Amino acid sequence: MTGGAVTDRAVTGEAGAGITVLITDDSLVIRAVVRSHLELEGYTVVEAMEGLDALDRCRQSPPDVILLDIEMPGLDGYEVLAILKADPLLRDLPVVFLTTLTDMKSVLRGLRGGAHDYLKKPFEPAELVARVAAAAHVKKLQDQLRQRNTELDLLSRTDVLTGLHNRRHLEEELAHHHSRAMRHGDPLSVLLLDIDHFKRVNDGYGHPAGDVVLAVFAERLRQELRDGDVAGRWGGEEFLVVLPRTDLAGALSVANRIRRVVAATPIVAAGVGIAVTVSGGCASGPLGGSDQLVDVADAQLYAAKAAGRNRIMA
Ligand code: GH3
Ligand code: MG
Ligand code: MG
Ligand code: MG
Ligand code: MG
Repeated sequence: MTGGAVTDRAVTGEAGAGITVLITDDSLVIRAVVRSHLELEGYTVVEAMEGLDALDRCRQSPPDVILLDIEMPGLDGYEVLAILKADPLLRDLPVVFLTTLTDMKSVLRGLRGGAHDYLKKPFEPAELVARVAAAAHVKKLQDQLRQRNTELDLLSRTDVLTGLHNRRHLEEELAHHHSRAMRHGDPLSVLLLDIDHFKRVNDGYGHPAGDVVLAVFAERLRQELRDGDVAGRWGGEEFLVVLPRTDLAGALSVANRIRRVVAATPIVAAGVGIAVTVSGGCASGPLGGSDQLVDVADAQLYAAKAAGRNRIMA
């Protein structure tokens, strides 16, 4: 095949699409040359002529890759790198040094300081582009990993059927609000709700209909709560609500509102309207510990069931 360079040029212009490179160098000529090579590959290039300016730009709108000179007036490149590495929001940005300091001591100082790569001036344009691409690739993988972790984190805290918090997360939230309440001397209430005769729903309409009832119940519950309230699925058809800064009277009124809303409108599942009621137990504290609060609510729930269901006890 002939005309390799032409072929290369034909496939360029795409590699850098959507990738922003910050070139930090006190030399206008270097900035201009680097810019032209990278723009040819489709990169978006922003420039800083000194370290503080580069840091400002990173904080305002982080680039994907930072090309960094070492010898500059003001902060030198090593100092800029150290500041980036000390900032939790910026420490993962890949830094590629681009410098006339070619001795091994300088190279090692840069790499040991956390630089992704180290390029010496004068540079070969194709090599510069390839190393920037490699740095951008690492950045992309890091972003994907972070995104995935965020999703996993959310999943690990969420009950799949209802979208409410799961038990593990509820326990964490409860412990958190309990210690807060103790510290501030605020009241804290919990509400344990259990759907009445839920087994009959499953038996009468099928398990999938039971699942729909749980999901709709959860939605109604969510709508009756305030922003700071924490609701989750405690077990099968049992739900726990944590009500920060709420005393027993407040908790009872929330609980009865939920109870009435649930009883007022049958839940449509499997093509029929299913009458659903809920019983609840309330407890207020903070008592000795968050477990104790739940135990009291559970005992009250038991009492509400024994007293005939569709009621709240405290
Ligand atoms: P009570 O009024 O005393 O609470 O009676 P109940 O029938 O609601 O209580 P019981 O504990 O006897 O039955 C709860 C049922 O909830 C049994 C269980 O199979 C069902 N269940 C638990 N988790 C799920 C779920 O995720 N989906 C469905 N469809 N059913 C569930
Ligand atoms: Mg310089
Ligand atoms: Mg039940
Ligand atoms: Mg139950
Ligand atoms: Mg129980």
